[in-house]
Amino acid sequence: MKALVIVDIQNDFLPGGSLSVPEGDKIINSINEIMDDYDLIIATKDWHPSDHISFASNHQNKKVGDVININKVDQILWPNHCVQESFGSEFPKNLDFSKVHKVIYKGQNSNIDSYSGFFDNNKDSSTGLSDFLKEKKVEKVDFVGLATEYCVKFTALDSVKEGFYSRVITKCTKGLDELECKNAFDEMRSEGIVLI
Ligand code: VGL
Ligand code: ZN
Repeated sequence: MKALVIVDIQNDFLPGGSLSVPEGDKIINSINEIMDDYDLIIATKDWHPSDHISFASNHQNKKVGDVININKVDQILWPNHCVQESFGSEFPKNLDFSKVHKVIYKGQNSNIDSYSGFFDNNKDSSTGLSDFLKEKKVEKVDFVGLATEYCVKFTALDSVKEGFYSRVITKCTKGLDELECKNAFDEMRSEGIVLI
């Protein structure tokens, strides 16, 4: 079984959104076009409560881009984004949601961020994605979505660790920063992720 995991294609990560990825909207049509090549399609949703620890607005004297350390985990502070039930958390209208079999929610715990679609950043809790893929006898997983150097990278890295043959379809991802994306691709490649 071959699965496609679509990472965080949500309004807040698209142009006009609160944490927009440049040209993030440009990959949606290509994602729609490849969906038919897969047995199973999963979409992740960043799904934060409004008091989430990753929002700069929830910390006194801190601004977007600052890094704080919580329980030995570095946390970058972001603008408020993907608040549960908000418009920004929704899939964009032009993503072909009819072909998505399952939605995996992440980042729901106020006290810890979750870039990966598998586990939160301190690996304490699982989203259920790994068990779901194993239950469905998936061996190969391809990743697309936003943002390359955050959620796509950490999701793909965890996928390899979980034993799946993992690929990232580079033309179907976009990132926030060009140099960080290059570093992210190098890291993914060195950890055994196939970049196509
Ligand atoms: C993401 C920053 C904060 C992502 C999510 O989807 O890459 N980045 N939350
Ligand atoms: Zn987030």
